[in-house]
Amino acid sequence: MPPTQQSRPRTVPRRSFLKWSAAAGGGAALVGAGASLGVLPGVGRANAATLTARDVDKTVWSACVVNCGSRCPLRMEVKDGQIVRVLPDNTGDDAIGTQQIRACVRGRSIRHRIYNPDRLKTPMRRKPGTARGAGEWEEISWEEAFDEIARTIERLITDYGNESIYLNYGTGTIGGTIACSWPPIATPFARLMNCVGGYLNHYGDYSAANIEQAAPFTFGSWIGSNSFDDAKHSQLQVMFGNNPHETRMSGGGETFVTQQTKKATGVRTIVIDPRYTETALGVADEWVPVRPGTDAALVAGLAHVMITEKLHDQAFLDTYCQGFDEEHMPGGIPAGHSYRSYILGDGPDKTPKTPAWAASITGVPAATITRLAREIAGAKPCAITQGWGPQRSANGENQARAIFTLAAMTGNIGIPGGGTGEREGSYSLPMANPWVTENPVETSISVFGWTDAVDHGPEMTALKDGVVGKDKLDVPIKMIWQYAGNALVNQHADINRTVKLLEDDTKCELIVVVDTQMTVSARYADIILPDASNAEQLDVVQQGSAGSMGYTILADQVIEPLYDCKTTYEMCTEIARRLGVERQFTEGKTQEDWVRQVVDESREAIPELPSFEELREMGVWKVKGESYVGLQDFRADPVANPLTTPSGKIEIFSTPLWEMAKTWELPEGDKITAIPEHVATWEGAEEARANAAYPLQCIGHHYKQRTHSTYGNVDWMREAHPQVVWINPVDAQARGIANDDVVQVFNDRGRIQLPARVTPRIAPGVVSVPQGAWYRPDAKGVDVGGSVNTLTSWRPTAIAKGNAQHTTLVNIEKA
Ligand SMILES: Nc1nc2c(c(=O)[nH]1)N[C@H]1C(S)=C(S)[C@@H](COP(=O)(O)OP(=O)(O)OC[C@H]3O[C@@H](n4cnc5c(=O)[nH]c(N)nc54)[C@H](O)[C@@H]3O)O[C@H]1N2
Ligand SMILES: Nc1nc2c(c(=O)[nH]1)N[C@H]1C(S)=C(S)[C@@H](COP(=O)(O)OP(=O)(O)OC[C@H]3O[C@@H](n4cnc5c(=O)[nH]c(N)nc54)[C@H](O)[C@@H]3O)O[C@H]1N2
Ligand code: SF4
Ligand SMILES: [Mo]
Repeated sequence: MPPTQQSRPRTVPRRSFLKWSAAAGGGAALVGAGASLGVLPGVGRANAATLTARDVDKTVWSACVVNCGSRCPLRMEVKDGQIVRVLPDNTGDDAIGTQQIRACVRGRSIRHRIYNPDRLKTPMRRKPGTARGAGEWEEISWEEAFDEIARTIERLITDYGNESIYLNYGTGTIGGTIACSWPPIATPFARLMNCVGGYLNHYGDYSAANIEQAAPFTFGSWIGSNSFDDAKHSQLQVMFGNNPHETRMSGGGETFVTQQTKKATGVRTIVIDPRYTETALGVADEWVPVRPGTDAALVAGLAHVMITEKLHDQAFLDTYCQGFDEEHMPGGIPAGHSYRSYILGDGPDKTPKTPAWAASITGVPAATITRLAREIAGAKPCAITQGWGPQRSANGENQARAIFTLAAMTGNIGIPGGGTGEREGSYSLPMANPWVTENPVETSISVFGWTDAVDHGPEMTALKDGVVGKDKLDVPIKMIWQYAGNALVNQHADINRTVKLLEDDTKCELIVVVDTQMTVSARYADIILPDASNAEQLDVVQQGSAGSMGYTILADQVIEPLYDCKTTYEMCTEIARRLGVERQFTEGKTQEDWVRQVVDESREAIPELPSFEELREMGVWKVKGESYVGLQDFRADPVANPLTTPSGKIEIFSTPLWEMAKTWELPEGDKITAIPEHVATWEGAEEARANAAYPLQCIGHHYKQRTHSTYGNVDWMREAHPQVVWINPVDAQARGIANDDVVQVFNDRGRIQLPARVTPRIAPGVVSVPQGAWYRPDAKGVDVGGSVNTLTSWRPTAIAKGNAQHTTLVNIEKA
């Protein structure tokens, strides 16, 4: 049995603190959202009735491979060459570790995505002489498309070098192996570019950029918290901004695992979130509404109670941690900089972080903070986890580190029933990936920094912008590959500003979008390449979060590529031929050869894994793995198993951060702190209460209608889960807004229009616009699609230079 893996980052963050300390001195008219559906094969009552008799030619195993954290097998029934019905997994049972991987409502509606009227049918080029984004297209042949792309790549490499070519973030097919869209290095386009000298890389991701960079400062690397099934050993489970019932919706994943664990053990569960989430609804005993971006202040308030009442685990802190108190600080640091000093008011700010202090920032009553502190400290053990909501904010790195510190103060790290304070870990199979090659270019930018690199690349430096691998960028981005991603426009921040940047084609000279749908990003392409969907090709699927279960899916080709679509393997092969590197790209193999090789090589690490032929027959293969307990070895013997932090311990005080605070060039208002202090940031909770124009904090939770923007143009999903802005009755009444009223949410960056959901399920002073809706500006520039990124900011976080898309101030009015 392969060893239990930590969950998450499929790539280790490119930039470890070690590297850091060295650097530091050491449409077509608007389509999509409003489009009406054409006729789908097999849709309609008569057909449904007929089909109950299974009047189909064959049933083929496929999968849903989008980036929702899960990956679900799907059985697709085919009649006359068309998919007429989609069925979920029918293997396994209802026990944790062997559970059925039941697809959520999105996967079950995948047919409406495959046969969507927005489906791209043929290669297209922006009409010569028209502005980028104007939506005027001409159909071109594949030959023309390949020729033009290859010629431009050659020219840009000659004129600017390989660092001018960027693979933008895109996670639409993240579950694939050959047709995989992220991380960039695992994609066919990286493999192609690596044959001709490489491309500008990015580190981090829009998911967890800030916590991924924060975790190494505390733990040396990403560890992951205990898997959710391990909460059977807990007395209490505390989830900070973690909503698995909506963000891990597969029946194979965390929704099922948390529900079953709760059912079997009744483990008391507290959800700390600005919203009363689906998870709160499903498993919580208590909901603690908190203002966005204030978890570090809440943790400080909890710590004050624990320290003054001596409820914290001093023995654990003495043995395993650096920087909790003045007795355990690294050399050369002046007095008063420990976490304890910060909490008690003995540090530079001379402010005790009392429950009353924390209450004024977080909105959580002081009495609640005191009660929670006693309960969390008294529960032995206690499972503390965080989702990625808290870290997707301007002070996200400190938010994340504060929650790790709470896990440390209560001595819960490294034991069954406890946890590290990170996101839950999950077992996963160590599948091989012989398809991946190396990028000769070592320069890399933060995933969120590409708009700056298009605009003023050569001004970006290591100490100011987090450029890695070089002191500064030499060239701007001149070409963007956007494969299975909508981060070119819709999923990046400040859409109106992004669009303006992209409209200037003297900056980025070539944008190629490879998608299956006419998306918001595709509108800003120069060349659009219509991809075959994953139902139209063979691939092997890497598993998603599933608690203690491991699995893999052999997703077969169900139907022929629709229209004039091609697979990315074919596209890259053709472009490689024109660049003189076809042999290097394909190694003489077909896509099926590669898939077979992945399976064959995976059997070396996983001997029980069935053969390619067997997998093809069975579709999905599952194995019962082990529960995950993060840092168990370190807990058992911290001397024999030190962490990779400078001290080998859990660093509540981080020396690399102490150095960076002195050397990095930060804009006014940004702050790097060696201990996880609460930082009042731009557009944060404090500013909201001082800002008369924009007094509401706006977050954008991940929503069940869509996976980001994917499935956002599916009729069934739009009907079942409409796009609405959540607002508390107090804030609604003050503005004369009733439930279902159409409202506008706005700030200086933009204005969106959508119906209001007036509900006490969200804290006063906070609104939430579910992220991922398709940007659709009307004639006046009002985004009637309701994309939260019309409102969000390009401004990155201080350390990770990551996205802070949950930090946004707005106001609301009736439309
Ligand atoms: N304001 C705000 N913004 C956010 C977030 C937030 O919380 N708030 N979340 C961020 C996060 S965590 C993430 S991961 C990103 C996600 O951002 P993206 O990775 O851009 O995710 P999607 O919007 O789902 O875009 C995936 C694209 O892949 C396409 N696609 C699907 N299947 C196929 C296929 O078979 N072939 C091809 N070629 N294309 C396909 C879809 O049509 C879609 O256009 O968004 C980020 N943006
Ligand atoms: N249905 C669905 N599932 C998805 C996705 C999707 O788009 N749709 N996207 C997938 C992807 S790529 C990712 S990265 C994950 C994202 O997973 P997360 O990042 O965990 O999801 P979010 O909804 O952004 O945030 C989780 C919760 O944090 C809360 N929150 C926001 N700010 C704060 C804060 O400052 N403090 C606290 N305590 N809570 C806060 C939000 O209200 C939300 O309920 O989800 C994945 N799953
Ligand atoms: S969206 Fe996620 S949970 Fe839903 S079917 Fe697809 S992979 Fe499964
Ligand atoms: Mo994500």
